[in-house]
Amino acid sequence: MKLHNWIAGKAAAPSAGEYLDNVDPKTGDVCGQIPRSNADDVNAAVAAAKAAPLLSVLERSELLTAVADALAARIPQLAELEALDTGKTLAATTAGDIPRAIDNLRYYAAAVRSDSTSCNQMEDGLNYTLRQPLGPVALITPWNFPLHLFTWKVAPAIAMGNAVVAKPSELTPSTATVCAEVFSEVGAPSGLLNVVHGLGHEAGAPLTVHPDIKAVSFTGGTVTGKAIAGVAAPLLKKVSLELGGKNPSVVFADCDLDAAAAGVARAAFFNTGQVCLCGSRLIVERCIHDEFVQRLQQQIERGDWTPGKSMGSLISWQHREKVASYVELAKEEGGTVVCGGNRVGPPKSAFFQPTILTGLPIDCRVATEEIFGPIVSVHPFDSEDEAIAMANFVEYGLASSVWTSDLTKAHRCAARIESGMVWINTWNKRDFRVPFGGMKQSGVGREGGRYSMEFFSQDRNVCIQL
Ligand code: TXE
Repeated sequence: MKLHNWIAGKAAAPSAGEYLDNVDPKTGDVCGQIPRSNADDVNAAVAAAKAAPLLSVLERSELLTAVADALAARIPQLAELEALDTGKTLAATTAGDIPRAIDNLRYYAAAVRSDSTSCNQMEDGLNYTLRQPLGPVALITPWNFPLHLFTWKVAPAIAMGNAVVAKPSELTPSTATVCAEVFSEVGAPSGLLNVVHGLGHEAGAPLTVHPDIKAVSFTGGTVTGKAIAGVAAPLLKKVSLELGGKNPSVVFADCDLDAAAAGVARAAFFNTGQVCLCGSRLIVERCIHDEFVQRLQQQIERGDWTPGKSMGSLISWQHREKVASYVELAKEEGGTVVCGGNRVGPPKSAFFQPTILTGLPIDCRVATEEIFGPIVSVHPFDSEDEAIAMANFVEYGLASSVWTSDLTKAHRCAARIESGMVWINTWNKRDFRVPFGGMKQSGVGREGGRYSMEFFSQDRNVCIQL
């Protein structure tokens, strides 16, 4: 399968004629090729975006709904492509990733129709606010939820009247390409949604500094996010950064143990631990430490998180090497591998066992660096203050979960843990309307609901002398 860029409403080969291999992480085999685009391709895509006509609110809403309907008719195809690119199970992409990606389009198709601005009356004057598009925007997305994170940005950007140049991850290019084709199929004007494939430093970097790009919305690693902020901020582009996490699951002895064990395992191993929200540090009250670890282990043993069956692979064998190196590091740092810790499957595949580590100090590298794999380190605490201090120890601040039956304690913890999102007795429960984003090194800005709509627009006040 040879993919193409999508520029000005049609397929475009990369200007240099070069391609990159797309690799199936379940086998390590090459399964296709993607354009290796450069600044020339980016320039063509931005020029197409700049020339795209502005649609009315109703037209944008109807377009997003039509795209959602067309994608819904292709769920099996999209789910298969997503599973091929990412190594996820087909069950996960069919029931989770693709429907969720479609919901993003439906949500913003509806939300933009009820968007309103304020009117502020003075004794002798009247102010009203115009909400206007920014112009062409750059959307740079990662590989862990390819179509979901693509539409999570494309939908509000287009709903608010902007044309888009998107750079999906070079590791997961397929579903974004189909989505761009679908936009044209259902009648999107030429240039409204452009997709440029390629490597970050070759295709992503020129996009972030292009003079006609008014805003950059990025989801990915903290190192890349800082590099993008470093070049886009001095050009005074609007920048939204959703970055990494090293999130705590804080478990008190008074919690519902069954619910907490299931929730904490999900937080640790969902999507093979490749979610910025993943609870990769389990901070558990000392008196239930051993029992809780046992409960986690039981779920693994009974097959809830079996690589290749109930859990997909990692994104690549290279990433698996990185994840595996942290298990070796954990041993050097004094930790015990309670279970897992090994590569499984064919040599060039990316399967890795769900892994529980104990006995590690809270300040070691394994417990402070983002691993982005199915590894959870377990740390006992004796008091609420100690639990909070441990939760806040890392430089990240994206998400956390607190497990307790004491609601007062839960509220206290929610206000004290330094993270943009706190879940109480649940994990990754998502509502489109709520702010999504992180504190500290986890990013800048918020996405979701009106937050994304505000990011992808600019307000202009008009004041009339009465
Ligand atoms: O992501 P990158 P990588 C974390 C996770 C992972 C680490 C590195 O810890 O191990 O980041 O992953 C594009 N200018 N997350 O290297 O580099 C790139 O092509 C413009 C957390 O795969 O952040 C891709 O489209 N663009 C995360 C996108 O940025 C550039 C999800 C993300 O790639 C660029 C993924 C540049 N200079 C990884 N360099 C989350 N927050 O969920 C790269 N890109």
